[in-house]
Amino acid sequence: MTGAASTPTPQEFDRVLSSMCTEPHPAAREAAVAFLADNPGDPATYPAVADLEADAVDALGDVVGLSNPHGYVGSGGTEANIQAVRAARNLADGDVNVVAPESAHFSFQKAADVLDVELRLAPTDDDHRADVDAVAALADDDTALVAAVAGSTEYGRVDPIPALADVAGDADARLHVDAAWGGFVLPFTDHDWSFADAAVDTMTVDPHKMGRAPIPAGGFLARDSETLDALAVDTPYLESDAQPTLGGTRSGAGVAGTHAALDALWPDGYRDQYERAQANAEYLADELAARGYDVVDPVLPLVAADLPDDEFGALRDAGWRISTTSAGELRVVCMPHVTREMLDAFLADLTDVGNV
Ligand code: 0PR
Repeated sequence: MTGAASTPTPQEFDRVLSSMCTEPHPAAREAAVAFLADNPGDPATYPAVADLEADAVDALGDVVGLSNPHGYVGSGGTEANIQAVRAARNLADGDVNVVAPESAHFSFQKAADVLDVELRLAPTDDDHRADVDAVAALADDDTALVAAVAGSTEYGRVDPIPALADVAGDADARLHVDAAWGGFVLPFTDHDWSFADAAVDTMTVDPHKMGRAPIPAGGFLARDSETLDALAVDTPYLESDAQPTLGGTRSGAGVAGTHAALDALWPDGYRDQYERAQANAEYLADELAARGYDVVDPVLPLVAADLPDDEFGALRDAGWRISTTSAGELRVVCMPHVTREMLDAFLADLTDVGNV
């Protein structure tokens, strides 16, 4: 702790290039402040926020192609991924395993750990997508869940979801799609990724990433009510009698912020946001390639490029909030706060550090 004189201020976004968080929509910020003391985990005491949550889940259903969605707004992608594994485990018998591509987010490791299930990771193909044959080779009679990624953390890749649904079906397993980051951009692309495109059982889609809601706001959605039933525990001293969520007390700010963001932006605002972000990603990829760096093609608004360590370090020293993939590439996530001007300032600094 520093002395009493220093006033903490939040991070400004003008140099944040590798985060999956962004500035909330103004209406979402306002709604979050208004509902920050309401607890959606106790709907009988806080009915207004419970009503907002029901509407928000319906709106999330529109985003992910599901007309009668079951789910809730939780703490984020980690919780939703844990819940997907937990539901699959509870609906299966005996010791079970989960098969996922190596590109799956590390939250699946946490899920496997807390739920005591085996996590089998299949190699990805040359384009960083799940290799369907490799996933199929790891699935067996004890596989309860196949997990796929739609918008991967490191490269923004979309797994072949319909083919993985077939693999899950053949193994009599469930299919979960992690669209934590991709869920609010994929509706405006021609990828097959949603509940409408394949036999998807559950999905993660996070309002607090591309959805412009405040933190914490994660989405867990299921096709069937049985999924939520498989997660529910009795809550004898609350007015409501069962609770499927992992958290108990939950964020009214996250729920109200999600509702307000969806109300303001679905679908046209999110489409504009996606088009701007994708154009920025392609611009950055082209500029980096023109400077001679190896660039991974931005399928979604996320650019990875091979930068020497000293240049990466110099850019961090210059104040850029950047991080790398596990293979060491610079990773820039073109979130809504990332403007063309920011990218030009970043490229100018890159030119400077390259010339030292
Ligand atoms: N699934 C995917 C595909 C993700 O990318 C992430 C987070 C999660 C699940 C987990 O979501 P929560 O963090 O909401 O539980 N991926 C980001 C990452 O690991 C998280 C992040 C976000 C990290 C903002 C830094 C940051 O500034 O890169």
